[in-house]
Amino acid sequence: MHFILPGLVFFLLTVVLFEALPKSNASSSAELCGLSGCHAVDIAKKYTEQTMHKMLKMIKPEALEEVFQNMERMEGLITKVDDLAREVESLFQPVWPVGTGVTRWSRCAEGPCSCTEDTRAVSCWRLEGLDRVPRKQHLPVDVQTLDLSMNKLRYLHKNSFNRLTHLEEIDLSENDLQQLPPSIFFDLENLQHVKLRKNSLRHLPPDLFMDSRSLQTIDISVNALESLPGSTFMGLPHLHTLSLSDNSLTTLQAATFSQLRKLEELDLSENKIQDLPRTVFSSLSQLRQLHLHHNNIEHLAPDVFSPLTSLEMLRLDHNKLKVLPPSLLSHQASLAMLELTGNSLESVQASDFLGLRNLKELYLGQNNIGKILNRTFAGTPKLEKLYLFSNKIAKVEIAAFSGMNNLTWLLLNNNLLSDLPRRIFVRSPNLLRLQIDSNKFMRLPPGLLDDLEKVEQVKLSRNPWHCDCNILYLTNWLHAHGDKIWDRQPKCRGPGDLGGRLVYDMTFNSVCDGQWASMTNIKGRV
Ligand SMILES: *[C@@H]1O[C@H](CO)[C@@H](O)[C@H](O)[C@H]1NC(C)=O
Ligand SMILES: CC(=O)N[C@H]1CO[C@H](CO)[C@@H](O)[C@@H]1O
Repeated sequence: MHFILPGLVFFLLTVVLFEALPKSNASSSAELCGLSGCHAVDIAKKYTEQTMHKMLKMIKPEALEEVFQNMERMEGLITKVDDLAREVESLFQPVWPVGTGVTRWSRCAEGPCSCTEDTRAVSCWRLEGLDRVPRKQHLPVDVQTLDLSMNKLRYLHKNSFNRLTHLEEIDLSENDLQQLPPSIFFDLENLQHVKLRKNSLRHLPPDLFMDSRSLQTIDISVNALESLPGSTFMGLPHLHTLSLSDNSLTTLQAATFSQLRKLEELDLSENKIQDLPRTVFSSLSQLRQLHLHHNNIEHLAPDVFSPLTSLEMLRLDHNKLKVLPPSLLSHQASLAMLELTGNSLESVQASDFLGLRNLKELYLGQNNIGKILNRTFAGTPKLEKLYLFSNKIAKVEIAAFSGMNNLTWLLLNNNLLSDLPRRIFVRSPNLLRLQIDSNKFMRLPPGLLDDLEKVEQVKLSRNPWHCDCNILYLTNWLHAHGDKIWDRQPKCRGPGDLGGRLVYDMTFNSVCDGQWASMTNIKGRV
């Protein structure tokens, strides 16, 4: 491995050299250049590439494992050098002049950004080619709203905003920020809203919001965060909305949200989270919305949500849940919406939803549920919308929807149903919308739909309707309620020549004559 070692040594030297340099002092940039520090990064990168290249050419099969081990270490070092490169780069960024005189707002107006004194707002939104703080822009010291969104900013100097102590809102969304200097928001004690959506941030400095104790909303969605320091959100007593959606988080530390007692909305969706520490939500008794959808959660601790007694919306859809632990949601009496679409749930039972006495919408579509048992939803008497589409439901017991006086939407489409108990809808008299399309129904039990006195929309298509004498119940229902059919008219699958004809068009003569044929020779094409 003699050809790797020199590279590593050179690297370590570079890293050590950079870490030893004073990083917090702006005036050190000149010294850095004096030491040729600026170019060391470039040289180190080139050297690594060359070494890697050479290495790959010389690999002998028996040395492969060792090569891979060293490659991993090299990658770690490259990342570190990249980070240092960004830190050095940010030291060379301009800091805008801050105006304090009486003409500060008119001077502001001379620059490329737009300045509005009435609202104390400066907008540098979408300036052509803006890739660094504009040098000619004067900023009034009392600016409250600063919009830098939709530009090409890659680096910011650590003192970019330090004198702007009146700032309440800063919008840096849709830039290409790779890293934030740890002190970028220091002294901004009136800052209430930080928008960093859609940048390229891979990590956050632990003390980033240390001084910003007035913060109410933080949006760091659509970045590349892989982890969060446990302390980033400490000491933010007024924070009510935090979005970390669409990053690459795989885990969370138990303490990450532990001081956010006023938090009302937390968005962790579209990450790669696999596990939630048992106590990660322990302080969030004010939380009303929790977005955990589109992650990789497979298991949940039974009490992970217990502290969330104010929760109104819980999105767990598109994860990998196979079962819900017992009593998982027994403390969520305020929950109105529970989203579990697109998991791998194989069954649901009454104990899963016990205590959800204010639940109005329950989404269970795209799971592997095979059966709906009696009284499964007995704990959710206010349920209005129940989504059970795209499961493997082959059986629904007669008292499945018992006590669901308020049920108005029932979506059972795209399942394996061929039958339903005749009296099943007696217990849900307020149904307005029923979908049983894309199932295996050949016929309906006569009288089934008669209990739905208020129904307005019914979907029945894509079932293998068997147009023998028994289909006449459905035909007659269609004649009387044609206006309620809300997708294509159901069609006969068979028997024989009747395949493809509309159920609506069947007559006693056409189907009851054919009944003999259908029962003896010709099998329905099912
Ligand atoms: C479901 O409930 C009905 C009526 O309450 C009852 O007759 C039936 O036996 C129950 N089914 C099961 C499997 O317990
Ligand atoms: C919208 C709706 O149907 N609300 C009803 C829910 O059920 C209660 C009784 O359980 C009725 O009083 C509501 O009118």
